[in-house]
Amino acid sequence: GDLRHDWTRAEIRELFALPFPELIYQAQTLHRQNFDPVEVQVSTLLSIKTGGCPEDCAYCPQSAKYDTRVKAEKLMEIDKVLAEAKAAKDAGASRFCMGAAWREPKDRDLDKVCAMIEGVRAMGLETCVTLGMLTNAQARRLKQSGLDYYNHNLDTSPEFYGEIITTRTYQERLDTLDHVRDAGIHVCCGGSVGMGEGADDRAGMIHALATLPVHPESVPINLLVQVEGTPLANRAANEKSAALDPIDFVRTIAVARITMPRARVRLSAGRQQMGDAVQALCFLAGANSIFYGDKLLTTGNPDWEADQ
Ligand code: SAM
Ligand code: DTB
Ligand code: SF4
Repeated sequence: GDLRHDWTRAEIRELFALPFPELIYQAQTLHRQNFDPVEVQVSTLLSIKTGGCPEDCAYCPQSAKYDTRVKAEKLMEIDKVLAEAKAAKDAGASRFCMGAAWREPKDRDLDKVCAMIEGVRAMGLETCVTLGMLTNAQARRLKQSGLDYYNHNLDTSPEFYGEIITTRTYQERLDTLDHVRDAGIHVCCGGSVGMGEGADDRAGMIHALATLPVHPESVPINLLVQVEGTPLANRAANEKSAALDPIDFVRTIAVARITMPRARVRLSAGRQQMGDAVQALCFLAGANSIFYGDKLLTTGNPDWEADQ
């Protein structure tokens, strides 16, 4: 049927609470109505500007506020980025995603990023970048360079958000998403779980995504990768808090699939910790995209041979 943008939080809570076989059945049914159920889209990530970020996202090894092993680097040279894109294409990726640890790009930096996008696109790869907050004019420039997707996550529920990030508001994220959408770029927007949020926050995150005026074309669901030195890794170590039940991760994927049936739901960070059995359940629950390549931005990812 028609796509819905008027989901209530209560309806989404009810989906999360369905008996597991019923939830998977509904998700798989919608998955098959909208996609080839045995096809998985593969995107490769590259950190084109690593570390030294002024934001304070409590999960992130790239924030300058935390003492992690990631050291700040300059924006990569275009030729090096294109060589990485070529290697990703040769390994079978269909989309190349370039991430920069910025609060927002400077116009000078954007010139270089636009050249990278043009070069990657010329190889026949889809392009995606994630550069932090964007103005309307910056989004239009990226569109002119041929950008296919912009990644900017809502990260969690509006209520839990303040526990994770204090340097940028939820509304600022929504504004950037509007600018990307208005410029005619496809939206890649999701979030993370396993950050100490409650079940209602997971419902709140999916609710925020599924009630956007247009559903994101691509929805990355990340499982927190605990990186030494970040507040979330410290918190988990001190509180000995129970890690997220893997079945609750699978439920999050299923509810994303049911509420946003035409979106690519991407199994994102955390696959290394998940193991194959949990990943297989995620594919049954409607995930149909992965990050592919031995590295995410700064942390590990399953070997590409294993993913093949
Ligand atoms: N600096 C840009 C921004 O935040 O908009 C782009 C890159 S940022 C690393 C993109 C996303 O990666 C975050 O929104 C978060 O969902 C995810 N992420 C970052 N660190 C993570 C971690 N340790 N575990 C899981 N997901 C993480
Ligand atoms: C997204 O939602 N996940 C990706 C991508 N968008 C940019 C990033 C995951 C980063 C995991 C931690 C790291 O490798 O630094
Ligand atoms: Fe910076 Fe992005 Fe990391 Fe937040 S998630 S600290 S904005 S690189």
